[in-house]
Amino acid sequence: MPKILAITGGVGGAKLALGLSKCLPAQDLLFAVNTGDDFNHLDLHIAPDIDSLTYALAEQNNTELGWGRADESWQFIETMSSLGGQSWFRLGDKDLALHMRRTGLLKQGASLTEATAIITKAMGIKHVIAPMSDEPVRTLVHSDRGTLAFQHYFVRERCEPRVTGFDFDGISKATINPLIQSFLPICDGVIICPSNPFVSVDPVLTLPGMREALTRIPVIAVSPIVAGLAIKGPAAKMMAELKIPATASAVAAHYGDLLSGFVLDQRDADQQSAITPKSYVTDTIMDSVKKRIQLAQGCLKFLAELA
Ligand code: FO1
Repeated sequence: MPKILAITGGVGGAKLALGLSKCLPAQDLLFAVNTGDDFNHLDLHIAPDIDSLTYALAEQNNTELGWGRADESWQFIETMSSLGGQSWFRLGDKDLALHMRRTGLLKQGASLTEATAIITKAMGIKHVIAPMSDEPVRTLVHSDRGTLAFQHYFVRERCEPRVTGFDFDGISKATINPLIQSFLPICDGVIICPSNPFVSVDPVLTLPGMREALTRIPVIAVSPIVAGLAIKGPAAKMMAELKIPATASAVAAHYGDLLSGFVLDQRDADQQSAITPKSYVTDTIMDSVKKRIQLAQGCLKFLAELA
C-alpha cells in the first residue's frame, strides 16, 4: 500500500478525506490539517478544520450546515443569546462538548495533537489527524473592512468584506507537526484536497520547511473550483477580489511547481491545455460517499502513474 499524506482544510477537503480513509488503512494515510482558522471564543479553543475532518471521518458531519455535527440541538447557544452573550458563532450542544473537552485537555498541558488523538479515538476514528503545527498559527484576512481574524471574516462578517490578502500570524515560529515530519521520509505521495487554496491549504504549505520537504514527493492537488464556482465557501469570491480568474487552471498555477499533477472536473476539461503539470479529468463532485471513494481511488491511481 502506498503511504499518502493528505493536506486538507475544512468542508471540501474533508469529503475527499473520507473517501481516502475508505481506501487506505491508518498506517498508510496521514491527514495534515489547517489550524489557521482556529480561535479562542467563549474561553474555548475552537479548531474548525480539525473538527470538520473529525466529524467527516466519523460520518457524523452536519450535511445541511456543511460544518459542525449531525443531529445537533442548540439549547446552549440560544440560552447564551438570551443572556446577552455572543451567539454569532453557532455552537451546537454536542459540538460544544468537543470544544470543552479539547480546551480542558489543552489546559492540562496536552498538545493540540494529543487532544485531537484523544477525541478522534473516542469517536472511533482509526486514522490520525495531525494538526499542521502544535504552535499557534492564525489566518488574518486583509480587507476593505480592515484586517480581520479569520472567523470574524468568515462567520461574523459572512465573507462580505472584499479581500486584498492574507497573513498567517505566528507561522514563522511554528514547526511542522512531528507526526508529519516523521511521515514525510516514508511518504509516496501527497494529495492536496479540494479546500480553499488561500486560507485552508496555503497555511500548511507556508510552514517553514514544508515546501522544501515536498519537493522530492509527487504532489497532486484536486481543484476546489468547478465551472468557475467554489463548491462551498468563498474561494471563487476571493479569487475575483484578488484579480485572479476563478478557474481550475488558476488554482493549478497558484500551487506552481509544487505540483506533479492536477485533478480537475470534467466540466473544466477545456482548461487542460492551460495546465502545466500532468492533469487528470474526472467527476470531482462528491455528493455521495460512493463518489468520495471513487474520487479518492482516481487520485491514488493518478498518483501511482506519476511516481
Ligand atoms: N460557519 C458558519 O458559517 N457559521 C457558524 O456559525 C459556524 C459555527 C461553527 C462552529 C464550529 C465549527 O467547527 C465550525 C463552525 N463554522 C461556522 C464553520 C467554520 O467557520 C468553517 O468551517 C471554517 O473555519 C472554514 O473552513
